[in-house]
Amino acid sequence: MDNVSLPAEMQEKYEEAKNLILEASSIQVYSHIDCDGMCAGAIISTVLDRLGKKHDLDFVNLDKLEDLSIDHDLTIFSDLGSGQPVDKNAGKDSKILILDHHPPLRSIDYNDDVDYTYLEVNPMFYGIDGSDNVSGGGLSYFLARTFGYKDLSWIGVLSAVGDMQNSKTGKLVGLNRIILQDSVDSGYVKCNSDLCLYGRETRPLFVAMAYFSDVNLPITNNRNESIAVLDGLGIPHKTDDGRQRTLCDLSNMEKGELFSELVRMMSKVVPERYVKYIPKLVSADSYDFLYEDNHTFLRDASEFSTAMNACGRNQEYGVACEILKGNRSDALDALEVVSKTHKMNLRQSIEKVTKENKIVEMENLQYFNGSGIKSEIVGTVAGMILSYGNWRKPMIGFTQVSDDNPNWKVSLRCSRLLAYDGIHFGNIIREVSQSLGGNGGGHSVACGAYIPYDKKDEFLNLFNQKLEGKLDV
Ligand SMILES: [Mn+2]
Repeated sequence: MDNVSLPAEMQEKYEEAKNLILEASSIQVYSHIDCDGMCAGAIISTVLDRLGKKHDLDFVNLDKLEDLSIDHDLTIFSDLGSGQPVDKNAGKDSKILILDHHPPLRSIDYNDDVDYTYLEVNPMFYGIDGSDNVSGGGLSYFLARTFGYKDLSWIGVLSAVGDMQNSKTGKLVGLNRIILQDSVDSGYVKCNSDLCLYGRETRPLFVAMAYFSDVNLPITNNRNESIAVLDGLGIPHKTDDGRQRTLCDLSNMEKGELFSELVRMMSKVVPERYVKYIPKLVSADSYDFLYEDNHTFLRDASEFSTAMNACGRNQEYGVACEILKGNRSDALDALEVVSKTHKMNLRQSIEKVTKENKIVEMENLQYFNGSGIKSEIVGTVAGMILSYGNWRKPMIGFTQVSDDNPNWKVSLRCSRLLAYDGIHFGNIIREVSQSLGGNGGGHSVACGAYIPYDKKDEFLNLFNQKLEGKLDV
């Protein structure tokens, strides 16, 4: 594939981590509540199972971290910890291991300043961008790899996709390539270049086309038009026995024709200088899990990650973990229920926003007040609402953090074209939210923040101002 390798200093830290684990008799693992965090937790838990190490695994929200007690032999934090005061309750005998890809609060030499064992593995210490080069699950996989468990690499691929690490280029890059290569070599994953339509295995093709949302097209939110486009290309949308075809049913020739048609449609509606980015929006690498059945949502990394996120957003961490660790009997039924509930919540939330005409357009952004929408899904909703608004501006959704916390959870989604243009909304949202006493961050095209409840208007005005002259479309 390509010539990427784990920096030697990082591998040394993993060797130290391995020793910490081998020496520990009781272990607590804390991991994050999203797809990436659950993948990270499942990988570490599998490693500990194989080593016969007793352990507890808990999935926690970031704001709970500083209150956690440190009372096991070894406490492992994965996909979180670098940005939080997790060692506040550490005592002299404490041993702490952090595997995180988020910006670190403490320096690489922090362990010299404390009188307990503190080992932090973070790619940012080595100039490696944690937002697209390696995920929390990926960092946990490198630990598994240190023990020789390369068969867990597929979970590292899933976590990277779940963390949207491929969102900018449509490919996995950096350390993620090592993980991908391991998963291909071990026969677990096949990487294909494919059309960038969500739902390759399970969604009828014309439905997938109608959800295409980087740019508003005649097919956007219009299933009839999508069928008409397929008819025009002579691509049957049903199989001979009457089943709706999905993207994975198409021949390469059919995919080629659909690719050209999508590029042609988009070229007609985007400004000239964006035309060169269009092929990247229409095609991207996809990842098949080869031992999963065809036409199931576990077969495609992107669909699998959606199911994991559905678990995370409905506090069904145990279900996700069982699935990841290979229990496909009971957990699969539970997952089915969680996914259905999740889809229904999304549909109801989207209807609420679109039917009540809640999208408000400002000069450089558009937003909706999503009060009542669960804060865990407001980002997903913002992404889906984008197709009902103006793709040339970012879509920002607001909702209350929770029933007993009236502050705002803010989520932003935008067309990838804006990121190709050099705008990094994750950095902008961090700056703006921090200046208002909140906090935030994330990717260039998908990010979020928490802000005080009386700062919503100020946030919008400041954000709008920051974008002045940047959205030249
Ligand atoms: Mn992560």
